[in-house]
Amino acid sequence: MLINDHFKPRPTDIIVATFPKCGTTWLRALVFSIINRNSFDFSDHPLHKANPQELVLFFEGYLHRYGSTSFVDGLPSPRLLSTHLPYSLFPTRMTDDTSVCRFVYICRDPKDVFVSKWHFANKLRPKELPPLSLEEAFDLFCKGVSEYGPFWDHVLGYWEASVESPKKVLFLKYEDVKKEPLGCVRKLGEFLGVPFTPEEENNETVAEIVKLCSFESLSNQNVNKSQTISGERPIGNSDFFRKGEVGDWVNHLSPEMVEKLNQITEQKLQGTGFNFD
Ligand code: PAP
Repeated sequence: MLINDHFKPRPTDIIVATFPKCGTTWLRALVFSIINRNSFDFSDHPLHKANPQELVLFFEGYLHRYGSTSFVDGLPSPRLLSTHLPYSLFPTRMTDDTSVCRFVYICRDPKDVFVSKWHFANKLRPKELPPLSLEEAFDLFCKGVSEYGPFWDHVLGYWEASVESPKKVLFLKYEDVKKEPLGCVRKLGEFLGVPFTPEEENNETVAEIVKLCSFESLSNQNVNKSQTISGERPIGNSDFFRKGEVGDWVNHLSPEMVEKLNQITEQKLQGTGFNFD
C-alpha cells in the first residue's frame, strides 16, 4: 500500500525480484557488481566487506521498518532495490510501458526452492516452537502457503511480464546462471543498459564479476561467515549460504514428494510457454 500510494519510481531504478530462496543473494551481488564495475577494484570490493543485502536494499523491508517510503525516497540514483513481492502487486506506474524502471527476476526449480526454504525456516524458527517437519512444510508449499503467495503464481507473474515487456523485465533461471554464468552476466549488462565493451571483454571483467559473486567467493568472506543482522528475529549472514547447488532436492525428497511437486508444476505451467527444463 505504501508503494502504491507514495513510491515515486525513477527511470534508473533497478528492482531485483525473487521468490525467496531462488537466488536473491547471488542476483543482488551480480547486479551490484555489474552496475558499479567502474567504481571499485575487484581486489578491494564492497562485496568483501558487506553482505549483498546491505548493497541492494530489501525494498519492502525498509518500508516496513520506517513505516513510510522516506528512506527509499532519499537514496541516490541508481537505486538498487530487492523485492519478494509478486509483480501484480506493483502499481501500474511501475509496470506499464510508460514506466522505465526495470525488474530483474530469477527463478529456480521448485524442488530446490522448497528444500532451501525449509532449511532456512528451521534456522529462523523461534526456539520456543518445535522444528517444522519436512512433511508439514511440503504440504504448505504445495498448497501455496507462503509469505509471498504460491511459488508458481509468483514465477508466472514475472514470466508473463518478461514476455510482454522484455525491455522492462529480464527473466533468469538459477540453473542457467550456474551453467552459463558468463553469458548471463553479459545478458544482465545489456539489459541494464551497461553492456560490456570489447576492452572489458579483453581484460576479463565479466569473468572477474562471475568469480567475485560465486558461492565459493561470497560464502568465504568473513562478513558472510559470522555477522548477524539485527531485527525481530536475528538472521546471520551465513544463513544465506548453504550449498548453492542445483539438484540438492535428491538428498531430501521422497519419490512421492518429487512426483507431487512435478505434477503441480506441470499443471500450473501448462500452456504458459514456460518450463523449468
Ligand atoms: P533469500 O531469498 O531469502 O534472500 P536466497 O539468497 O535466494 O535467499 O537463497 C539462498 C540460496 O541461494 C541458498 O540455496 P541452498 O539452500 O540451496 O544452498 C544459497 O546457498 C544460495 N546462494 C547464495 N549465494 C549464492 C551464490 N553466490 N551462488 C549460488 N547460490 C547461492
